[in-house]
Amino acid sequence: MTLISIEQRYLDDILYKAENGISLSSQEIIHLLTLKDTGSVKKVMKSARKLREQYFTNKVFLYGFIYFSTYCKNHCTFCFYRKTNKLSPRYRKNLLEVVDIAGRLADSGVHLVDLTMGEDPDIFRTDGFDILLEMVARVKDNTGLPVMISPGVVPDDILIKMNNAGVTWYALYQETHNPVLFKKLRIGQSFKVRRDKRLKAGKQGMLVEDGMLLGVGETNADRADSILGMKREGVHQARVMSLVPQLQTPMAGRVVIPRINEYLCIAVMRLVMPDRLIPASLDVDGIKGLEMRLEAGANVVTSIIPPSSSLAGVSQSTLDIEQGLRAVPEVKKILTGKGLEAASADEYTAWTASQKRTKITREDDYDENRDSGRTASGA
Ligand code: SAM
Ligand code: MD0
Ligand code: SF4
Repeated sequence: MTLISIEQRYLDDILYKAENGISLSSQEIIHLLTLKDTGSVKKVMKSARKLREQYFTNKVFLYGFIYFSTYCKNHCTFCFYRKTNKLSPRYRKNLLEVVDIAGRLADSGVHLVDLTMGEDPDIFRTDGFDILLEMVARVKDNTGLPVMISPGVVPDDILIKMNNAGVTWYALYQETHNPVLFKKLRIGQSFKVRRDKRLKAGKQGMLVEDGMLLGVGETNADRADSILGMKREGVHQARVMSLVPQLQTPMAGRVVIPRINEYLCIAVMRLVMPDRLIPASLDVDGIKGLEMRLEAGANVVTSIIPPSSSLAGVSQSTLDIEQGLRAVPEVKKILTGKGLEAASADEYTAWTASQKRTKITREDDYDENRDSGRTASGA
């Protein structure tokens, strides 16, 4: 047998396992993530689409994004909004502005409103979170849509209040599941505290999203660990985003890795977690990046931002926003071209309700020590 056919056979075996609900090993995942030739990559994406179709038919969910405060006390090396960056636009939208923008997003047809903030010192004080709690209540009332919050690591009592206020989703991305690399990315922050916060949110009954960054010094083994870590944790939504190097940050000069890495990660995440939500974010390459991410098996479009709202994105602070390209009609055009369609709001709510009924956060299965002693790669 030739070398090529042995390789092809190995790939086919892995894809067969994934398509038939058999768990993939770390070694098999690394093999998939290492693929380079177009034919093999296309095969992986085709399997990913097949699984998406099996679990979600041709329906895609749409998330509106409101980055309502860009102030932050932290120093994440990849982020444009790290405290000391003088270039980043700083603003804090008030309650009425947020409610108004959320209403416009809802009218445009999104299924969820994601309220995101930096770890704003004005909010991270004793009574500051009251504003966020009120915002959640008003946005829910006015739009009738579920709400996701992406507030960073909040105190435990606030997490409980958020859950009681009817927050559906808590988004908190680990970025990497390698604690040594984490320290280089989220300077001065605790790997364990961040992970435990997400686990607590899940335990309380909120749906949770985790995510990983690409092109920040991780190896393929780290990527595989992240994917398996997210699966083990039982997150409801799992994301991958390529680093967009930001001016005046420690990662400004970082070489951008080819996007095929992100597409492969999306596809492999779909193979490993076929029934989870996997976003295609408009915040990396704007609307032109949507097609390939859908092709790779994503089933949620995130970072939809209305024009004339003076709102920013996170990794692409301005791309496609004022031109109205990060908007539902543009997204729908692309979906149609791919034989996909936007779900109805009821279909989305039914999915979240079904997830809330099945408690799958597996804190007890999670071995707290398994990550210790890992080393960061220098890639
Ligand atoms: N401050 C909150 C936090 O950090 O959890 C919420 C802000 S937002 C959700 C931050 C996320 O955007 C990060 O967790 C990271 O995954 C992503 N992000 C930030 N800067 C990025 C960049 N330059 N390129 C790609 N992704 C980025
Ligand atoms: C996105 N810019 O969806 C947003 C953000 C936070 N929950 C999401 C990273 O890409
Ligand atoms: Fe702040 Fe979040 Fe940016 Fe880190 S990623 S600097 S916590 S806004």
